[in-house]
Amino acid sequence: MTQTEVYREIRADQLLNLSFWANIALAGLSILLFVYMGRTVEDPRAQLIFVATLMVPLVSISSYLGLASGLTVSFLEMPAGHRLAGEEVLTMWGRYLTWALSTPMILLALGLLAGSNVTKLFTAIVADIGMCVTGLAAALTTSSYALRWFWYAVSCAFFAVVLYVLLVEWSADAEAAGTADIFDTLKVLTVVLWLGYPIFWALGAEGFAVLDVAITSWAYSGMDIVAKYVFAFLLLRWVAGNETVVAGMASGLGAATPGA
Ligand code: RET
Repeated sequence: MTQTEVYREIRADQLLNLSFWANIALAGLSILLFVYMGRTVEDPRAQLIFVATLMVPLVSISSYLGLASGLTVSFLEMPAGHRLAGEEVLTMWGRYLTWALSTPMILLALGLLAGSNVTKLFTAIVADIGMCVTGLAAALTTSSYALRWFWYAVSCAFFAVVLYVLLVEWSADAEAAGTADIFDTLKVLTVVLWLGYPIFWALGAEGFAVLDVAITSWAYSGMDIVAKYVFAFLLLRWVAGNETVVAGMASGLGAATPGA
């Protein structure tokens, strides 16, 4: 199928198309709001949290533009064993690709807030990129149904590393840094929502195919909205209001109070 044909198919599915454009509009508004919220922030660490968080809606616009234009969407023939074996299934593989760019930004902001050292930050971000790229591989593998799930399992292993850093390492760091309150709120939001992604992957057309493509796409779009915009808003509002706490935070990244 050519890109124009894919584009026509997407436009014909109004519900699907709307889910893309709703996210593009929301991302645009968020950028304006976040720039406004950060206009007086001066501490470099607080600024870095703002910059990382601002990248999320910027990547999001690119991501959804890729989907809406048909550039990062393909019709793939599912292998034997899959519920829709032999059928051409619409696969929004651009999502997995762009998550590899947006989710590291979310983790960078969270790690900075927790007062992470470089090792933990590196571990979480690299594992996260691994999760997204192997998730992409799972979605694009059409040779074998079993191997799709093999990729899925590898992606889940990377995800486990991310969860470990968030739930164990950074939770303890945030306690020491005095940012535990806001960190815990954002951690719960992140862990609960992020767990939804592999669940919808498994239930959607990519996995067991018990859910319709448009329903799965709306589920991802809905989770994206909370995981990105609600998350970013809560984080940035706190950082803007508590810049001195962020500025005075001791951390292995190079602290304002060395040796603390
Ligand atoms: C996949 C499928 C393979 C197994 C796992 C997955 C996890 C994806 C996650 C995505 C989070 C995305 C976010 C995007 C916001 O911009 C790739 C679905 C574990 C956790 C938060």
